[in-house]
Amino acid sequence: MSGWAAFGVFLLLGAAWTAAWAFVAARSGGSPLGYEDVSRGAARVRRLLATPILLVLAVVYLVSLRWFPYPSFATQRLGPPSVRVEVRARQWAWELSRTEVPANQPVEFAATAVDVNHGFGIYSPSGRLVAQVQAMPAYVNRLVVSLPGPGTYTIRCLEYCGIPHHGMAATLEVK
Ligand SMILES: [Cu+2]
Repeated sequence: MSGWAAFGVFLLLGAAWTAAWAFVAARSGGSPLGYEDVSRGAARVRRLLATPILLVLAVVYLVSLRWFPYPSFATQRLGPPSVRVEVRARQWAWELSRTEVPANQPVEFAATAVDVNHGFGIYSPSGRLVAQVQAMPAYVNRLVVSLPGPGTYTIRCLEYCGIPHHGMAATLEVK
């Protein structure tokens, strides 16, 4: 969705929301209800809405499971990873076991750190965050992802790890 389309949707939703409140305010004349009446009404609405909302949340949760970023779900969706990249983060650089990976194929990144927590973030050539995982000392975090197209991707640190944190970057060639 383009920026202007998103802005248009925002304006429409904002106008509908404002109109709804104006309607409620216009109809709210007369003497105010007592506390008991208000709380009884609210309890009824809550009871009425709780079941359908919980059902919708449960369905959304189950349907969206396959897009969970965890390796087991990603491997089920994308297939077993064809390439593995060992990632070691340190203040303030990235060490990658390889800097070239195939496009549109599942790639496994095994991320760890030698000193403090870092955030391993993969940015597409257009600057969009594609995937990220924590890089922690004494633990290897697996990230299985398919990088959508060829180009030079940038690895950035997403966890503040010291004064030069902003410069902690590396490149990954996707072919
Ligand atoms: Cu950092």
